[in-house]
Amino acid sequence: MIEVTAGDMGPGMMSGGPGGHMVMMRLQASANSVSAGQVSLLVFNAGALTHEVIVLPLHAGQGAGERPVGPDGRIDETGSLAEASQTCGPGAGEGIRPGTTAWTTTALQPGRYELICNFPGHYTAGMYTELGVTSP
Ligand SMILES: [Cu+2]
Repeated sequence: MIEVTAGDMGPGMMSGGPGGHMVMMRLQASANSVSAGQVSLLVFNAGALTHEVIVLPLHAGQGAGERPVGPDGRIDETGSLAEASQTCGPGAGEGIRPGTTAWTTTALQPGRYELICNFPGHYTAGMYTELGVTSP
């Protein structure tokens, strides 16, 4: 199991303004590598804002944080393999409220993956981290 902590500096620090590129949010995982198979993510929201965690595969040559961000401040999450976005619950929901935990379990093949938060602006603000999955 991987423990993921979502963090932010709170709405008071959100005054970057248009075009601002302040890294003020993050996802921190207890491990950056795991064996292939059933992988569980336990996500704690230590921040002041609502967050989520989505698992996306990384293509060859693609690094975490490199996905194009649309005008809505979100990335294309087509092809997501798992999502933890339900307050105190499993799977997909409306978001993980501050101070609560969400979880998800999914089967992952060996490869490189990216854990991201796709609330508007959060990816740009730094909410991504790479996860490597190794052959068992
Ligand atoms: Cu977020």
